[in-house]
Amino acid sequence: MLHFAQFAMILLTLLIAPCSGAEGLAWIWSGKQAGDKERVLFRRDFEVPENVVSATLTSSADNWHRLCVNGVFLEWNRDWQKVARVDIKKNLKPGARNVIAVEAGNEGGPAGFVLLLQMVLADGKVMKLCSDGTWLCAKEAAEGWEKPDFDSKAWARAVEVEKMGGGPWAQIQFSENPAIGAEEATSKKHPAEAVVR
Ligand SMILES: [Ca+2]
Repeated sequence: MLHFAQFAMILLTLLIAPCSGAEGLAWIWSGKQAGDKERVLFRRDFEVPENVVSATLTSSADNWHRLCVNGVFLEWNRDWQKVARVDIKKNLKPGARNVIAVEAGNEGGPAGFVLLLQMVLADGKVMKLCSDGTWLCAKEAAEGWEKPDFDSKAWARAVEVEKMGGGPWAQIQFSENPAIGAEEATSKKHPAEAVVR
């Protein structure tokens, strides 16, 4: 079964369709106009099915981002042209609410953050989570903002700056080819699975 699922994942990775839903995969930020040296925090809660067999997260941000899943730091990416791709299966809690939390920063000019999570289930179905206007964002937050039990009621909705493939990031098309630059993307400067404080 697992063998089939792995095969199915490879096939779906090659033939991946845009995210379902009205909004689809988009570059998001706190507003249409980004500030120089601006930092934005993002959160997205989501349900993980019991029968998840693989979970691949692909992301990029102009200019940089730090990725956490369920309060656990996974990686830095400081170059939007190098897409970060990471297997987060071991970080997920099946049958429960999970949270992806991202700290993103702009050096200057336009800014955006984009993410696609592909979860393959035991029956071969694929569930996708996209960065879009359903994500929450904040400029500042109290300690623990990246953790699942954090109260994000006061956070604002993220703004879609561009759809995937649009604007200054047209060259980034990881919904169709998630392997672009993935190997070079991961920074090893920080220990994997360190708890963000
Ligand atoms: Ca920028």
